[in-house]
Amino acid sequence: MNEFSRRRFLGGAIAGVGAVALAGCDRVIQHAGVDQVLRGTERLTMQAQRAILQRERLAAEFTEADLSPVFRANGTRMPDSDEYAQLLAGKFSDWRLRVDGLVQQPLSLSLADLMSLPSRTQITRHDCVEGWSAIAKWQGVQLSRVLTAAGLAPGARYVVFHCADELEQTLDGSGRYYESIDLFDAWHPQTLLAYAMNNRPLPVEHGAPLRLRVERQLGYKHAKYLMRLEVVSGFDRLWGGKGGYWEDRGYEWYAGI
Ligand SMILES: Nc1nc2c(c(=O)[nH]1)N[C@H]1C(S)=C(S)[C@@H](COP(=O)(O)O)O[C@H]1N2
Ligand SMILES: [Mo]
Repeated sequence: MNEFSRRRFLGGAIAGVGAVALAGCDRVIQHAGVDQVLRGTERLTMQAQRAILQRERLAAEFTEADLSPVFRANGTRMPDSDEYAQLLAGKFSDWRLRVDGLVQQPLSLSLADLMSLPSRTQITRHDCVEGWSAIAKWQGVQLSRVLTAAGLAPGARYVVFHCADELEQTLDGSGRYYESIDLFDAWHPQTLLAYAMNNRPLPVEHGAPLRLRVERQLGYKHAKYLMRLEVVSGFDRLWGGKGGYWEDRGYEWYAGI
């Protein structure tokens, strides 16, 4: 078979398969309503796939030239507990990040431990729901590395970030800042536990010694002053049950941008 006839043969074979398949489809579609259902399903599948792709994509990264001269601090700028004051006075040498909940191996990590892991650096734009944005350079360890080290236990679905600060003073402690993300975001390559900002140790007003960067979501998801990561199957039993300080006060849990 020369090249020309081989193509014609393949072309004919493919056309033949198509015709048979189409004939089959036509028969199904002739029944009233099936056509509509099939089209509806296709649209749903497409929407679901688009939504997933949206979440997989990388957030835009910028260059040094884009760094904001001023990066506003928002919410807590200095946790006011004695515990935090002591940790700060000791330059966070006594600070430990607890990793527990639905994990195989609970961890207690010092800043040095976190810094000894491979790091990622990214220049990204922070968007606050209040309507301001700022670009900064963040360095830290990918959350997936820490979770891989701890190992997930059956039932693990979300990571809860417990912070050092109380944004609102309450008797029951429900004013404590916390946040949560699912495992898709936890394993996203740009999701960092950041210990440096613009080439310097993370300043107190921006969440020292460690904060979350979860780049495809709004500012309030980026928990500062991290003390503990808890892997959970759901967050109904935590404070207001909505998965975060602002979520408990009416904000969206998934704050995609
Ligand atoms: N622990 C803690 N994390 C927090 C907040 C806070 O008040 N406490 N504020 C959130 C909000 S609304 C925003 S916009 C960002 C602000 O981060 P920045 O202070 O570094 O600008 O932190 C988020 N994370
Ligand atoms: Mo914000």
